[in-house]
Amino acid sequence: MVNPLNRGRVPARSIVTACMMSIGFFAPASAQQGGEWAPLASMHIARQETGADRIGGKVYVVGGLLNERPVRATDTVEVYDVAGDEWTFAAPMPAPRDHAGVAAAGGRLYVLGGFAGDFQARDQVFEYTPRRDRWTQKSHIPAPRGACWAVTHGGLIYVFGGVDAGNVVQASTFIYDPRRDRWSAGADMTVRREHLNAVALGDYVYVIGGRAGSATNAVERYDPRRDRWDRMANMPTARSATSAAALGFTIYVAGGEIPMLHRVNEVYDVLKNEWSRQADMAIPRHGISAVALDDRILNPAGGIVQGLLPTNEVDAFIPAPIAGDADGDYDVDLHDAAAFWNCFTGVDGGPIGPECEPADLDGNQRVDLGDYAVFAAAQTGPARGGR
Ligand SMILES: [Ca+2]
Ligand SMILES: [Ca+2]
Repeated sequence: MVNPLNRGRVPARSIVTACMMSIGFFAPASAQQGGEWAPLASMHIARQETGADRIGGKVYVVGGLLNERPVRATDTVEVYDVAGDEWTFAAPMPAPRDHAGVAAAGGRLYVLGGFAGDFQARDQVFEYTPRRDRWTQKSHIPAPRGACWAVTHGGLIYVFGGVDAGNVVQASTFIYDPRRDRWSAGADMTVRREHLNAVALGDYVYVIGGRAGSATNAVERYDPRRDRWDRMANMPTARSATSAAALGFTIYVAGGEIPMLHRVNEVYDVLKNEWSRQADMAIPRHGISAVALDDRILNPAGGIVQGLLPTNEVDAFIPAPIAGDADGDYDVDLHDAAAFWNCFTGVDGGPIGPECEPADLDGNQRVDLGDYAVFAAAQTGPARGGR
């Protein structure tokens, strides 16, 4: 309880700060947010704590916890057709799994570790070959891991953190070479965590959030060539079990849980090492394995309360446009430069047609050197890579 006698002693600066915070809090959402959430075809089965990745025009969403009590994991696999917006089934996994690491490499899908509805970490690795619609077993992880995260970079699969067989939270990095079916160990993260996310982007892998009892906002960057970790700017809101994926040089981290169900969608610019915010999740949830499509982020299913209550609903986050990104792939590179110069009118030209509006960065109906200054400052280079 606040001591009423202390009221008269609040410094003036604190009052000003408190007022500014109040204004920020009550500002319309659109003032600080951008992008939008769009509904997509629902999955057949409600599930959370799944794993997912993309191979070509399909996204594979594997396993997860079902809406059943007592808690039960599923071995089912649903396949999202990106062009057709529809879900079908692939062959089920050799065993049920939830909270597993899932990553695609070399045109195959890998399910690494995880639980089987019992919160006991496993060490098995399943490999799925789409062409044959068939699963096989590969070499085990060096130690059991559940609620870990897997990501592919440079043809290798990295499995970060999670809990071990005794439910102790780990900082470990295990590296799987799918071509040689062989495991090695990398440097430990600086923060031990489970229910974390990792995103490969350019030369690095970014590990974001998670928990070890309480949620963490720690972000660290792994350099696979040097086997080295560096701490980056903390995420504004400490969260675990989030949706995280990258478009261009930006990582979008939405939802999550601990200490409550989160709806916030915080956005990390890897070039600036800065966080901002875009539109909150339309259906707040956690335990989601998000997958970047070409111009949006697929968010399949997930839990809609903290703890267990899965949905089969699916939506996509479509980020706010990036200045100078003429072709809409969320980077600003030579392709955008070509589009820019094709639209160039100079100060005496214009007005421009609708096809050149993305190049008119200051909205004066001309594409001139004023726009070029903005364009040059926005340039990021090509963002593809990692796979
Ligand atoms: Ca672009
Ligand atoms: Ca202009």
